[in-house]
Amino acid sequence: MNCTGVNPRVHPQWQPEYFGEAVTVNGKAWPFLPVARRRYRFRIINASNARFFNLSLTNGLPFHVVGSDSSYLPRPAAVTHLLVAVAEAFDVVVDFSESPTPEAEVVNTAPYPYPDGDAPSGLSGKVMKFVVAPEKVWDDRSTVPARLLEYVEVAEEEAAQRRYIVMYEYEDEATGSPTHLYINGKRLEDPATETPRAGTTEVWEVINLTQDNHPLHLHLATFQAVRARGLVGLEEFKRCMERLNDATRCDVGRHAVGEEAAVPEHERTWKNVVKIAPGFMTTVVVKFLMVDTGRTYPFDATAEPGYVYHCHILDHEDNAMIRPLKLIK
Ligand SMILES: [Cu+2]
Repeated sequence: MNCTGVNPRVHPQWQPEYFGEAVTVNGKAWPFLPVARRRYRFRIINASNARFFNLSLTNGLPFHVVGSDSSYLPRPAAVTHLLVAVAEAFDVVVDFSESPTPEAEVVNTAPYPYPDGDAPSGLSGKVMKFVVAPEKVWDDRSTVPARLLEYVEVAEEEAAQRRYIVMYEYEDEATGSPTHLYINGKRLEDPATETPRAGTTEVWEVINLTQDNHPLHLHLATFQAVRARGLVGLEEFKRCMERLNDATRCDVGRHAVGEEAAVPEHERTWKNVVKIAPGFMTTVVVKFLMVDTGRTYPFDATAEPGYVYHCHILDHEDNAMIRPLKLIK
């Protein structure tokens, strides 16, 4: 990459998002995979820099989602479209015995940047292809269990802390292009303000004042979105937040009363990455403990140097949508 950044006075190369032209799967551009008429389990992770994928199969077969990130779902959820943010992962089963066609392309319809950017081109709209064997020769006795795994309950009401986590983007006054992004108006180098007690549950109200969806990623902890509410009077709220950087003093309770966006069934489990929609306040329950047993960590999570949390769009994380996360005893 020898191209010039959008604000060379600020940084010679940085761009708010870099989008490549070719889609690669397991290191190959637009590959194909021959499949038999049986079930296959695929583990899908979006390893792109900044691109979201909204995946579907051109023969209409659903993805039976059985897990996401580090956890199973309580029960499988069938979807025809799977929106995968940067670093987000889904564990899916596809049953090719039901394929009505000899071929099925995996296509992508997610605008870039997500959600209000350009539609994908002929190149970035195609991901890969399955070539389905014509005859059913495989005796497929596999099943997708109706019930999978249960973890500790969300238990929002047990939260020891409620925090506001605010996402800002800053622009060059002359050119209008983005110069950097901060969480809570703070640099990575500023002292930790998120200091949860190991073994506890917290509620993070994540407020996105930018134009883009940001895939929030916490190191160590697992978390899930329980609801997202549109911010009413967004411009007024933004102006106040730019001045005071304080959600309580800017009367967030009066603004976070817009339409509620439901969290899809296949994202209702303990995750490492949660999509934070622009113009919404997303309520996220965070567990600083082992979600399979409910116990605290089997090691000293308060040891130096601690952890971080950040947006997983790499260009955002690098400039500098990232903050320390320091657990205490
Ligand atoms: Cu971001």
